[in-house]
Amino acid sequence: MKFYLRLVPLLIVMGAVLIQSCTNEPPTDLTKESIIPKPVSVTATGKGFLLKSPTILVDESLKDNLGSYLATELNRITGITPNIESTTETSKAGNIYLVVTDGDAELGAEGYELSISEDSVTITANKPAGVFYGIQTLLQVVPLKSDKSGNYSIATGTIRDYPTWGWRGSMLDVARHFFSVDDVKRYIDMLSYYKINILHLHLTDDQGWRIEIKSWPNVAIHGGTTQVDGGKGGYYTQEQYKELVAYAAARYITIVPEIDMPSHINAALASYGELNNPETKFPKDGNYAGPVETKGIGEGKDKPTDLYAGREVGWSTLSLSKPTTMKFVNDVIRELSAITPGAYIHIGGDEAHVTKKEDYIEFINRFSEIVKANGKQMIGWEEISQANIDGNAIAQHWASEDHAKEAAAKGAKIIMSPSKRVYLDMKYDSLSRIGYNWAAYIEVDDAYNWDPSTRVSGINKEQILGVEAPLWGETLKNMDDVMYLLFPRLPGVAEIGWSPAAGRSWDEYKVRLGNHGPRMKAWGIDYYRSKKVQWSE
Ligand code: TNX
Repeated sequence: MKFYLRLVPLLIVMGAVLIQSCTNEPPTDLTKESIIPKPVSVTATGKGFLLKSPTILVDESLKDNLGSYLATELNRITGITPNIESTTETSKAGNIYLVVTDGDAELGAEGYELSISEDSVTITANKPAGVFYGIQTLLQVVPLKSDKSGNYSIATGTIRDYPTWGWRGSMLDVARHFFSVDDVKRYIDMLSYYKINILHLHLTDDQGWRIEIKSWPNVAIHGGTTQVDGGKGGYYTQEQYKELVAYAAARYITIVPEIDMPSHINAALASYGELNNPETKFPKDGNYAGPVETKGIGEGKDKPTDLYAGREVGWSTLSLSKPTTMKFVNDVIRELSAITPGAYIHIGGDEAHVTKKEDYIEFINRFSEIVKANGKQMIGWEEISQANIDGNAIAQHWASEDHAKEAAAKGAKIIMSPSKRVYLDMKYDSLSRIGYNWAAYIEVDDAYNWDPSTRVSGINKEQILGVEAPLWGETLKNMDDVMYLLFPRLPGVAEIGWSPAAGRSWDEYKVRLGNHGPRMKAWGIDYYRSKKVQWSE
């Protein structure tokens, strides 16, 4: 082949690149940016701020590592390496200024103002958390690709923004399938990009116990050795758990640990015979392939159960008739409280189908005393409404409006996790490769089109803390599975939690979501390409 003919493909590629970059105009209209969650107010001034090796000026009032956080994330998008300086001066030309000053009451504890001029960028907030959320917004208006002159430039204007709900959460089930410390950190990163501030970790269930308890070591050492379908499982040492707590805290996320009791408890019954009891009968579900046997239960008085790798729920229970039961619960909650700086301990309380009703009520009453004695606030799934709960308790609504209303009537605050809308382990449609559908098929618009304050008639805004999207783990084998079900529904749940309900509409939101396609892709996520959204590539 002639030499110049060989150049033809190369020239075509170069031409395509040129055409592509020519269409990449620097953005100048801040109101046209696809920010999720949608900010409270955006005003555009029609110019551009050129991002050219900026210095991030961190006000001395802000003793925090937000400067290096922003530098790392900016670098990830643009390849630019900003300098970081601590300063008492206001912003100098060309720079990005992070400042905490008290006094803008409207912004509250999590709000921020992001002001972008041709000269500089300033994020102001009452608290560091607000600066962090301002940083997230800023990162979303930085283009993923340089413009035709090879620059990164940001549209100018002012954004004032603060959340509607204080509880903006997601739950990850690490019990049905175990996820490593690094996996959970990645999950935390994803939540943080969308201003979510709660990570609820479902740490224990029939199939696995995932947190070290020093006074009852076998729960993790033995009870953590399997998972659904019989994989090798795993658990977090207390040191690793603390590492997760710190990683989340640096992103203004509180970890809420859940020990699910009195049911969903087989991993503990399998680890200590003295906890086992005759009420527990292994389910005979044939629909799993784990090392499961039906022998063992109730045979000898103190014989532990077998480990369980199936998917049935509600068949195991702690027993009040066993003298060690409450000592066990006390020890677990004491140890967990000591390594959990957040205010909450989740005690589960769901689907206790084989626990006698009077025992269930007694259990929840006692759990609540123990949690209180350890200086924490008790959260339980909505079934705890049957016990003597009061204004200190928090109930998580998932299926029964009656339970949720009963809990609210007793003074408990409510977290909204309606399974038909935000159970992110539900399939998108009948073709989804993983997930369940017992609650519903949940398309991207279904997960977005609802509002916590009107979801259950009779429960009003003042009784609600906010929204949480649980991701149950029976069908999730790895992080690709996790991300597939999370994205693109999580951004919509984040918007429900953050943005004013009055300004929300699916038709407007779906355009912004489509424009987030390339960002999700840049994070390495193979998200579900819902046909209800036009994805930009
Ligand atoms: C119900 S929701 C459960 C979980 C399952 C989930 C599967 C709730 C409080 N309990 O134990 O993992 O369904 O979708």
